[in-house]
Amino acid sequence: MNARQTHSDEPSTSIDVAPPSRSSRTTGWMSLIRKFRIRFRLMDMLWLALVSALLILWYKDHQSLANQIASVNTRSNWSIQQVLGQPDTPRAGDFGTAWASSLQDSGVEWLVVEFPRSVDVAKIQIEETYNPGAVNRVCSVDFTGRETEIWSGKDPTAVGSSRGSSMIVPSQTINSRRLKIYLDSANVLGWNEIDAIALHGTDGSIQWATDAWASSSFGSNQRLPSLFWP
Ligand SMILES: [Ca+2]
Repeated sequence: MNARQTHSDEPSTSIDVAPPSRSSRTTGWMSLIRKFRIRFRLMDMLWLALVSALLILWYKDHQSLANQIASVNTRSNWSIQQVLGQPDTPRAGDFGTAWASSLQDSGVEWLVVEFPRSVDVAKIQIEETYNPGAVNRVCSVDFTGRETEIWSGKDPTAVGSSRGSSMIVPSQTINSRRLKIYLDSANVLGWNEIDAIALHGTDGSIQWATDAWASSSFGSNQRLPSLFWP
């Protein structure tokens, strides 16, 4: 007689409770799993919806930015983009490789130029290639758009010159990477065209403008996109 037989032969003194059958146990587990899966799937759906929404937003933003970049890269003649980078107007004259305002002598015009990094400003170099002599004020512009005048006066390049490279020394020590150049266009007849603008730092660095905005433009591109500038 083995142990199993002995156990089965003993009289039962308690109420027998039938153990759950294999099928009912399976049903219980399935129920739990199903419940868990439903919860998991709902969470999945929520996350999926969130990720999809973010992807759609990113894609739309990316497309918008790509369109803006495409329009920016189209350098139409006398557009604001023509003031970016190093000088490329070969000689004095009315060339589309320089920026020009939309009208010849409508009043005050301005250019805001931005450079890759802030420096203590040593001087500002303005390449004027047609009807020069209109620059009469320079301000530093901070990221909120607040202007601080750092120079005003007579353009170092005389009115009547064929072209000129105006070197402007600020009247105060200032650290900046964004400058606003004012032109008294009404008082210097004709289009006062600017080919390029450089920021010279006291550390000896020379940076050419990498981004720009203007009061107006003869070229088709009126403005460039920016995170900070309105
Ligand atoms: Ca003018």
